[in-house]
Amino acid sequence: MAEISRTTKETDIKIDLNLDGSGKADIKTGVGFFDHMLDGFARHGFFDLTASVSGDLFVDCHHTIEDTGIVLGTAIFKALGDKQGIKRYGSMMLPMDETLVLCAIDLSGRPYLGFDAEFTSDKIGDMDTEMIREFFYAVSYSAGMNLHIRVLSGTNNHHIAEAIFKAFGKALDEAVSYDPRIEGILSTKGSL
Ligand SMILES: [Mn+2]
Repeated sequence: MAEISRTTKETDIKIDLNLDGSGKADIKTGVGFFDHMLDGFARHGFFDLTASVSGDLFVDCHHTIEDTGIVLGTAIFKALGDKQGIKRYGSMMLPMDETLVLCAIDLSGRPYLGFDAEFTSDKIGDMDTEMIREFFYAVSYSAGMNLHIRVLSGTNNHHIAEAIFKAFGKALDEAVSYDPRIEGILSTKGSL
């Protein structure tokens, strides 16, 4: 579990995260579609997530979404602790109607984002589609996570975005889960 607060001149963010939760989400970012995405992430990853975000939406949604990614990634990093006993790797191939999304994670401590997704609209509701990549870049770097997201098929932008966030939740749920066969930290180096 972790609770992280971050305040800048652009955003004021508080996130409370329990990785071993039950999927309870209370998300208020001021960007309705982004709330819908984080809700799907928490619900399908069985994380308890409270996010209270106040950002400079009079500018646009950029700072609000990017900074929420930084704080969520930081919360994941802190909640993982020394990563004793967890699977470390997780992946999901998630279908949603015509859309199919692959998400693969290694909680290696080495940040990397591979992102292959194209959107045919600039916005979904009140969220800029180009911010989806920025969000996952921020999460992967602040969590020290190797994260690959690849949209294998899809035409509906709402489906594509939603499948990405749900696949991320499912893959992360697997990566952070305990395996009783793992003694200590699952790395030949002895640390992650
Ligand atoms: Mn939806």
